[in-house]
Amino acid sequence: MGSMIIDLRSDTVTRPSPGMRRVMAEAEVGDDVYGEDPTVNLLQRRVAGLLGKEDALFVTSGTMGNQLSIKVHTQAGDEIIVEGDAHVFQYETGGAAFLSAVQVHTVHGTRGILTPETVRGAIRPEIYYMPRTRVVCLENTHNRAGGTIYPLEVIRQIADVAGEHKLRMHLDGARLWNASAATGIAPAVYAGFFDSVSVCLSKGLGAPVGSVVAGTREFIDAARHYRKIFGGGMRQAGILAAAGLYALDHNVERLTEDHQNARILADAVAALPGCAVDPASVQTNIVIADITGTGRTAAQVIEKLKERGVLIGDAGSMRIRFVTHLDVSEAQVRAAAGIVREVFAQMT
Ligand code: TLP
Repeated sequence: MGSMIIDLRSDTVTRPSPGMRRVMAEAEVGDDVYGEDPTVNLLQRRVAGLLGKEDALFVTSGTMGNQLSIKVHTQAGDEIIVEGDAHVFQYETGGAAFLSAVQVHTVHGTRGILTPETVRGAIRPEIYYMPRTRVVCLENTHNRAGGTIYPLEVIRQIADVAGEHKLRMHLDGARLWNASAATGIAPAVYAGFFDSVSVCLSKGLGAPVGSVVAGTREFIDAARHYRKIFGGGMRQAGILAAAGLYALDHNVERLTEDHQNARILADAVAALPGCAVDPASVQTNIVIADITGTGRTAAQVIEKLKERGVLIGDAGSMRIRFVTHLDVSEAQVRAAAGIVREVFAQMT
């Protein structure tokens, strides 16, 4: 019955395709802790090029990419500015405090997007009894805001403010590929405003494991050091890097299909009584609906849909989340929308 399940919990649930598995099986490998895995080196060069950076480092996860970047950019007791719904703040298990001993200064954005004014307002004056602001971290696309895209002009203005105060800019670009697919703005153009960028291969691109962090050579040297400390030094990781290269070759352009499917879902969910979907937030492959009006919690709705073979996630106790990806077809998305409609009709 496994084939009946439509899994919209996340774009992380994708499984490597036969073609991807083939290149993994055939990958040339070496010991990457010695820097000798040719496939890892190839992937790192490829992503550095795509992001317009000097160098890049293959890491185990998006979380590791973000946490390494924070570690490199900060000293204990420093402060980093992040949006209040950012992954770094919400879903990385307090990693910034645990690993870097920094304080997270959250700023509320609109649909996850900060303004230069709010960032400026969060920067501490240079007074010895205050924490030192060191980093501004942005997320593009913004997961918990529903996959929203950072307007390039806003990034530019925030980078200007950061520059005035000599702050580092870090981009959580787990889904930067989605932003680029939707806007046509190249990843390197977005990345140009940041000192460090973390991108994921294991989300919409469909690789089983892996992220890449990119920046200057000096930044990557430091990140490599901390990656080893964090336990992320891998050996014959070329079999994973090969999946990443395959994903970059085959699964980037098709992301717009996921975006179209998300739109189909968003329209279906928005029409349900008690469900609110902000249409302006549906820009890529994520749909978040506020279900407060249904009188049910996200956990209850998730359970009911699971009984019917549709798996979804939450983004807070009263918000449900659907994520489209390469392992769900348009037909499956339409089928899921139909099941969602029936389940909601039964609940009210
Ligand atoms: N996001 C996951 C969950 O952790 C919520 C998901 O299902 O969406 N940055 C962003 C913007 C992310 O959405 C994620 C994963 C990460 C970083 C972390 O990546 P991993 O899971 O590889 O550590």
